[in-house]
Formats: sequence, C-alpha cells, structure tokens
Amino acid sequence: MAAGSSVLPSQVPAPAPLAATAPVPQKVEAQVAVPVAATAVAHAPATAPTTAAEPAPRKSWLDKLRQGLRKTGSSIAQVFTGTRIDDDLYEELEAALLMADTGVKATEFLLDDLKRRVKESKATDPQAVRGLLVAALAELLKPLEKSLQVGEHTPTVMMVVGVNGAGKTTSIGKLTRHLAEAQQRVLLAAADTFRAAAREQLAVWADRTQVEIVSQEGGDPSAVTFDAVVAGRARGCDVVIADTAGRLPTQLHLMEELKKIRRVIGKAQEGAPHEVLLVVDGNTGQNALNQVKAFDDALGLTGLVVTKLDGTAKGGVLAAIARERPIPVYFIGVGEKLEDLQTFSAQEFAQALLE
Ligand SMILES: Nc1nc2c(ncn2[C@@H]2O[C@H](COP(=O)(O)OP(=O)(O)O)[C@@H](O)[C@H]2O)c(=O)[nH]1
Ligand SMILES: [Mg+2]
Repeated sequence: MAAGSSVLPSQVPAPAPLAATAPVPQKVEAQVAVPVAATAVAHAPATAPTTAAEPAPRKSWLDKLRQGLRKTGSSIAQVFTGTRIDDDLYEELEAALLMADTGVKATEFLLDDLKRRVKESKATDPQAVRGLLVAALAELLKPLEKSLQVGEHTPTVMMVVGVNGAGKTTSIGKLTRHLAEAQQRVLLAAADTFRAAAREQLAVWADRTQVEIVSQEGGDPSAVTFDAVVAGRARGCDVVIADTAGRLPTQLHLMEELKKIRRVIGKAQEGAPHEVLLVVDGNTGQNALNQVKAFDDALGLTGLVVTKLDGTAKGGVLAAIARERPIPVYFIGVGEKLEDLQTFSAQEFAQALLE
C-alpha cells in the first residue's frame, strides 16, 4: 500500500480519510469502516457534537466519557451558574481548572484566551462564557487530534510503553481487534517478558485466527521484539505491535531497556518503529504530563492513548499536555470493552468536560 490508510480516523473535521486513500484495497476500506471508523466518519462535525443522528456506538461512548468527566466537569460547570461575569467568576474558574489538573500554564492560557473572547463577544451571561470556554478549550486541544496511519510501511511497527497498569495490554488488544476486523494482518510481540500472564492477556484479546504472537517467557524483551519484527516482515504482516512491561520513567535502567528495544526494532527494519505510543491513565492527573515528558525525552513519542476517562478522570490534563507537550492523542479509553477505545475529538472532549 503506497499512500497509507487511516484505520481509526479522527472524525473532526477530517476529510473522510478512508475515501482519500485511493490505493487502499477495497476490502480494507470496507472493513475499516467497522466499528469505530464507521461511527467516526458518519459522526456530525465539530459544531454539532451531540445530535439525534449520532450513531449508537459513538453516542454510548460519549455518554461514558461525559459520565467519567462529570466529576471533573460538574465543578467547572458550576462556576457558570451565577448571574454575573466578574472577578469572582474568573477566580472560581481558575480554581476549578486547577482542580481538574489543567495545570498552571494551561489554566493561565485558557483564562487569558477566555477573557479575550468574552470581551470580543460582549457576553453578559455566565452561560455564554461557558460556551466560550468550550470553544477556547477545543481550540487548545485541536493539535492533539490526529489519526493513526497504517499501510505506509509493511509492516507498520508500533511499540507501546507506559507505567504498570496504565492499560497498555488492554489497549493493544482493542486496537488489534479493530485492525484484524479491517483485514490487517497483525503480529504481536509479547515483550512484557516479566509476567507470564501478559501473553495470555494478549491472547485473550486477540482474534486467534488472524493474530499471531511472538513470545518467549522470561526472555530478553529486545530479542523477542527483534524476532517479532523479522517474523512480521517474513510473513508479510501489515502491523507489528510490541507490548512492553510497565515501568516508571525514574527507573533509569528500565528506560535504557526501552531504548534498546527501540534500537533493535530499527535493526530488524530500517526506519522502524513507525509509532512509539505511550499509554497513560487519565486518572493520574498532572503525573500523566510528567510521564508524557519523560517517555518522550527518552524515546521520542509519536502518539498517546489516554485510558480510563470513564473513571474519576482528571480530564484537564489533556489541556496541560496540549500546552506543554502536544503529542497527538490517537485514542482515548472509556472502559474495558472493545468499543470503549475511540478516537479523540477535541470538540467532543471540551464539550463533555464542561457541560
Ligand atoms: N475503566 C477502564 N479500565 C481500563 C481501561 N483501560 C484499561 N483498563 C483496565 O486497567 C487494568 C490494567 O490494564 P492493562 O492493560 O493490564 O495495563 P498494562 O499494565 O498497562 O498492560 C485492567 O484491569 C484493564 O481492564 C479503560 O479505558 N477504562
Ligand atoms: Mg500489560
């Protein structure tokens, strides 16, 4: 495939990415459209985030996101229940944004931007200010919207990293199923060699008929990954995904191990890995930003997966990431089921956070 295809396209305001990739074989286009992409492409554009026409899967996902963010969002929304736009309102808003883990820099930025918008629009009603904040936040988050591309390289090699329990294996499982349904031949590298359960967990998620796994209990993660990429090339796989063991960025020897995995992937296939994905737990708030910075410094991240936004999410952290280390958010997770991995939309997220 020459031009590359977008597997789970971000829906806003993407020029329907599937239609734009002419060289993609027909069957891939058709299959890619299920289940995430179909809803994503069909979904209404940024200006109408919640309409009656919203396809069911995307809607139920949005509901989960809203519910998850409510803990964060309700306190922000409460700021606008008064009758006046005054210094008190801005002070309360500042506190609410900081509570939601938006961070000092992004909070300052948003407040300045909001005040400018309020002045320009001559708004007098606090509810109108809320609407302006949605617009400001959506604009801030917009650079994080990007779709994951596969098909440009054969195989496309992805390496997935993050701290323990962030949701790496679960997210790989979900992504693999989506790819397999899109007729992509996927090979998984179980480079989390520390835990025997890791491979089984992957296998449970994987569609056994279409997904192969290279693993080696207790083996060297670099060696397993190298073998997987070589095997992926030999077998003509479309995608190779390496699952790695969780680690803290402060564990320097373990970070060195990740760098080594990255290097050996490059030896197995020139130019690879094509994606280095960090999975972060959305509940970890400002610590998530620290993880993004540290893993990016060590490995050069290409994308993020932010999980558990169905929980007591500190959703504001995405604004902090957008302001301080804008790495694309390919997917967000709002639960443990397959359909709970969805593409990120700045507009939807801003709306869900502030309603
Ligand atoms: N509620 C919720 N749970 C999730 C999500 N993603 C992962 N999990 C759960 O988080 C736990 C750790 O996930 P796992 O994939 O094993 O993390 P890993 O250590 O990074 O590989 C598991 O119980 C998952 O089911 C999500 O988006 N929402
Ligand atoms: Mg794991």
